[in-house]
Amino acid sequence: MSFAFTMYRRCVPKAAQILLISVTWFCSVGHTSITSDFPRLASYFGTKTRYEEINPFLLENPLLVNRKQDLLPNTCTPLQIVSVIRHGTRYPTHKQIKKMKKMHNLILQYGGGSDLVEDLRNWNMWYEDWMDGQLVQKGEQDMNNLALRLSSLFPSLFTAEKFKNCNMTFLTSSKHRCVDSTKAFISGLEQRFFGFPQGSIIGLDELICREPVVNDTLMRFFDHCEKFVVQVEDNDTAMHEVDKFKESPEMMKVLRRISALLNIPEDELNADLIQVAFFTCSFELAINNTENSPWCKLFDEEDGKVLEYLNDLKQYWKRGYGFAINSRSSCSLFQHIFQHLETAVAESKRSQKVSNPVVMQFGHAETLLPLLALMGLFKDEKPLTAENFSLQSERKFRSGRIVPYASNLVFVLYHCDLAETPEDEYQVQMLLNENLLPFPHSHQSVCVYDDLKKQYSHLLENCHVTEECKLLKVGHVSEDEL
Ligand SMILES: *[C@@H]1O[C@H](CO)[C@@H](O)[C@H](O)[C@H]1NC(C)=O
Ligand SMILES: *[C@@H]1O[C@H](CO)[C@@H](O)[C@H](O)[C@H]1NC(C)=O
Ligand SMILES: *[C@@H]1O[C@H](CO)[C@@H](O)[C@H](O)[C@H]1NC(C)=O
Ligand SMILES: *[C@@H]1O[C@H](CO)[C@@H](O)[C@H](O)[C@H]1NC(C)=O
Ligand SMILES: CC(=O)N[C@H]1CO[C@H](CO)[C@@H](O)[C@@H]1O
Repeated sequence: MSFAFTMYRRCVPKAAQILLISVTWFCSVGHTSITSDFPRLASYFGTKTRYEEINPFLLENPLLVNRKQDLLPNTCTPLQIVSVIRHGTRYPTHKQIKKMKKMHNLILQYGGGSDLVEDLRNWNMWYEDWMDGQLVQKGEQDMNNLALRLSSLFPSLFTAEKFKNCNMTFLTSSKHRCVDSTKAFISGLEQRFFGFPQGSIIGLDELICREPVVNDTLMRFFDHCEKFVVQVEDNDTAMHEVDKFKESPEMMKVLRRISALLNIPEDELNADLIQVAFFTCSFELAINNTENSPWCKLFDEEDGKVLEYLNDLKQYWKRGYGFAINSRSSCSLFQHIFQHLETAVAESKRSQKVSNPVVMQFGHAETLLPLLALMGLFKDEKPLTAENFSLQSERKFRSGRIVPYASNLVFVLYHCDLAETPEDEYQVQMLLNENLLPFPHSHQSVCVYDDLKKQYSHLLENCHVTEECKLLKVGHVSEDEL
């Protein structure tokens, strides 16, 4: 009892004030009605979901900031923001484009009769190989607007002065779409600070710290983890739940329906081709903002749920809780984030200015999912399996809600005056996709920094990525020899 009370006091020292602020920070969000009910399917696109599905008010005003939540009150000052951001909307990859062509050719080859088939036959296959997963223009806007919203949510951190003095850090994965996302984010900040993107008009010195810094060790840790690569990524049997679901009764039902609609023999189709048709619908919506693409008319909501599960199963086994190494491989990034927080706390305690108040790191869904799993977020009681489609209909692990395009995990470190003890002065909040994300251990949306460190001490102290990722060669050394 007294333990529970202590936890409560330490993790929400200012509950009353927070409550007050949430009333006063009222704003127009939620009043606007989103009329189009089309993209019901659009919430089932998994990792190919638009960011606007999460925050639908952005469809009407992409710069609207959601303040209607319990951000900390005025007695707390933000000291630092450390973020991990997924790239914005992108083109299909080379592999996906190849499958798209195959599916479209099948329709051209067989097809008959219906208007829908005619529409699909006349559909312009405009995706080309060079596009290969690159950022699209909408993806640049995603990042531009995110920069404008985050900087208006934290105006004391995102200042022109800090920007000019190189006190903002921009790290990125080496992938084209991530580097371009970083650049678009930076240009959004320039727009905020100077009214326009500065591009070439500034001096070289200033330019250097406004360039994205590539660091794949941090942002693509999965490529550098041998154990992950061998046991999961390159392992043909690791995805057996995914493969099994592709042959499941649920999937077969979708396949039979599409086969009948398109007049294509069932044995010419498979789950991958059905999935690519569904993704084509997602790309037309995300890239062209086309709500009535013929590809979307192929699917009903039940199909959407099945195809969403197929996507989530893959993310679960390849990036999420499926195998421990998926998330363990991200502990260097996790520690890196905490090093930033630790440095900022130390500087603040010495009454110094925080040298690195804004840290922006750009990567992939594959960067974010393992990190969230490492922290224990979106964990379901039971694993996602090929058999558990209906049992998992209320699952937490729903990649479209967690890692749509432009998804972002933000740690905000605050200094709070009027704290009860000096340890309570430093507090942390997390935002996922600009919504407060409760800490999994307390279900509270704010935590004292020291408590958070204790909560994750096992990861901060006992997770060494080189050890975690070391592959024990079977037959050479046995466990107890080490
Ligand atoms: C990436 O960041 C890590 C952690 O800060 C650092 O040790 C490493 O040297 C960096 N790598 C590159 C290529 O900059
Ligand atoms: C591949 O995955 C299966 C299933 O998880 C596992 O039993 C097997 O040991 C893995 N193979 C390798 C080479 O790690
Ligand atoms: C989508 O937009 C691209 C250019 O941005 C255009 O070339 C293409 O024809 C459009 N596709 C459809 C189906 O409207
Ligand atoms: C801002 O960054 C510059 C360059 O890295 C550094 O010299 C300066 O100390 C930083 N500012 C503060 C207040 O720490
Ligand atoms: C691994 C897992 O959660 N399996 C469950 C799947 O669902 C069936 C019932 O539908 C359970 O019996 C399994 O335990």
